[in-house]
Amino acid sequence: RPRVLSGIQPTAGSFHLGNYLGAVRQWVALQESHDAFYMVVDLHAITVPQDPKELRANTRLAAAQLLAAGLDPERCTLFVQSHVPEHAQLGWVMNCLTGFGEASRMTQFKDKSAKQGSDRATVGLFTYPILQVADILLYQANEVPVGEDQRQHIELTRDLAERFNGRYGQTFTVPKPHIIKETAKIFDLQDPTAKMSKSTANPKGLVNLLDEPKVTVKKVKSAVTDTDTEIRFDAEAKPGVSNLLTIYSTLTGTGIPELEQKYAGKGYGALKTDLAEVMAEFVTPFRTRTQEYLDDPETLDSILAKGAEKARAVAAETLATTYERIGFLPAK
Ligand code: AQP
Repeated sequence: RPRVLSGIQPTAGSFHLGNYLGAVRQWVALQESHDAFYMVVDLHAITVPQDPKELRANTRLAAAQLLAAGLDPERCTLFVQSHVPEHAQLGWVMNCLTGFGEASRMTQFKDKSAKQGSDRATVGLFTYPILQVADILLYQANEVPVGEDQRQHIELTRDLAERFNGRYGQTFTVPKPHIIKETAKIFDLQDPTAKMSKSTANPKGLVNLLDEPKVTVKKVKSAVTDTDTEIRFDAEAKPGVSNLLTIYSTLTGTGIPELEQKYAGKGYGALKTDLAEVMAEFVTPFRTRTQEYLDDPETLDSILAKGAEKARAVAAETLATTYERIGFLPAK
């Protein structure tokens, strides 16, 4: 079976709808057809300041949400990044293979450091895409299911894998991004030209899956649309309505043309009311399931321990080969 690898940060507490539709939903589907490795990327989380207690709690919370979303520890390997030390080890090797200019071209760093102020941004934030390269290459992943914002980092992964293979001999699988066009970028409900993101200035545009359902309903009902009344998918001319149609269609499995037909002649109010209901039906059991996993931390931790053991077996083998190829003297 082809292999997939992906990760999610434990920083925000709740996952948002963009994380779910852009990434986690694909993870759940791919565990049926692929040898799947998924992780909570706590090493990435500390690229920005973290409160230790919150980080620990959010790491469990992220794992609980992944299980609540449908990951099955019998069908995939679910683990915490820092439990597998090979990530940091291969990360260093990849740092030494990356050009400074090459790393400087990563647009996410430019965006995130601009938000923080360049004096506050850490070197870790600058090199985080290179750690991500190591994350992927350690598992010899064929595909990486992510949202559109990660495409550039997968390109970097491909470049570094090819560079290493060219210099030291075939070592790493060159991975492909697995990006589902329709949900690659879910937009902010208040600013439908911007990506839905945990670091938005306006929380009304951000749908957190663990929000109270009535908060979610309110956010959907106050989503920005346009001054027209026609319910039609047109990402350029009608970004707000198109975003709502994408969300509605993905959560219900109803095609967009069918939705356009269903709402022909009805106003935006009808679409929003129905979508709000769909969302409430989705988040209510999700919240309950997440809480059930949190209420049983022993089971949760043992799932993560088993996952780390399986992940380490693969990661250690790749790292050993890498060290040997580079010319490190084996430890006796
Ligand atoms: N709006 C989005 N649409 C589609 N996919 C998205 N992803 C994130 N936002 C969207 C995808 O979610 C996965 C996990 O990403 P992450 O761990 O980087 O999550 P995050 O940092 O919490 O995401 P944000 O909100 O995007 O944070 P900021 O704004 O701080 O960078 C990834 O596969 C990502 O593509």
